[in-house]
Amino acid sequence: MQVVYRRPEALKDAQTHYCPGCTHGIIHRLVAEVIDELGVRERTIGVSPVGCAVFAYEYFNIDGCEAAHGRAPAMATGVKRALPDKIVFTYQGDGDLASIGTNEILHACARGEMLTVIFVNNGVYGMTGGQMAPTTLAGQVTTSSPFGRDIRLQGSPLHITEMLAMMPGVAFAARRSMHSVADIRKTKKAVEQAFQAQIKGLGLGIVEILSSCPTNWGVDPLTAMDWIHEHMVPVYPLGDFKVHEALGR
Ligand SMILES: Cc1ncc(C[n+]2csc(CCOP(=O)(O)OP(=O)(O)O)c2C)c(N)n1
Ligand code: SF4
Repeated sequence: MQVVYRRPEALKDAQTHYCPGCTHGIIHRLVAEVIDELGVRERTIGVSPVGCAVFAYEYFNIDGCEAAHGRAPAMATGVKRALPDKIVFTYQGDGDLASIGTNEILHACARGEMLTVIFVNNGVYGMTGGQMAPTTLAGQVTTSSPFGRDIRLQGSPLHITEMLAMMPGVAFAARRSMHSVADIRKTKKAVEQAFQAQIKGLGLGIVEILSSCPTNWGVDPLTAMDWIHEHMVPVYPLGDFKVHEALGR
């Protein structure tokens, strides 16, 4: 019989708590596949956030630890400096990375820490009920912006990855999306490059991934995919913002 699906070794045989149609679970799988393919599972340490991915350490079959909200880059810095042979990554939502922990990621990039950052942008604070995040689109209705985000009052959406790409300590910075199979495959390639930046000692690698939150967007899972494509991608263009020449395309 032909095997069409096999769980990556870097994923535990665990049922996740994610909502139906949430792409956090697929992103976990991509990260796990990359860890397997790079042959680094035995020496990888993941740092979990305090968003919907709070239990990521329960799902990855690797060593892991849990950081306070936004503090994953600081914790990962300590782990990597103490254990430089380990491969260390953070997994963070936009509320975590682009709001409470903006300073943490900025300074980790300024220092050029040898880390991989998986930055999941679903435009809202998913876990706590869908409040406005720095990445919420102009006009977007959330539980804390019931009349739509007004950029005169609440500012414009933050383009974190473009900003971080400017920093010399960053070796790889890209944005991808989960709204189609083709895009999911491109996301995996970028995740791999973000790990390679660390493995090759080039600098920090970050991938921003446009992800769904059907529960808090109030749409069904399929509509959520269209929503990413129609509303998020025009505001958050996909592509590479920095690729160190030693990484190749
Ligand atoms: C220091 C701190 N501040 C606030 C919270 C409450 N909190 C938990 S999850 C969360 C939002 C998470 O949103 P995001 O990072 O976008 O991830 P998502 O749930 O959307 O995947 C907040 C504000 C917390 N746990 N710790
Ligand atoms: S609340 Fe949103 S981000 Fe969190 S698990 Fe559900 S769909 Fe995913």
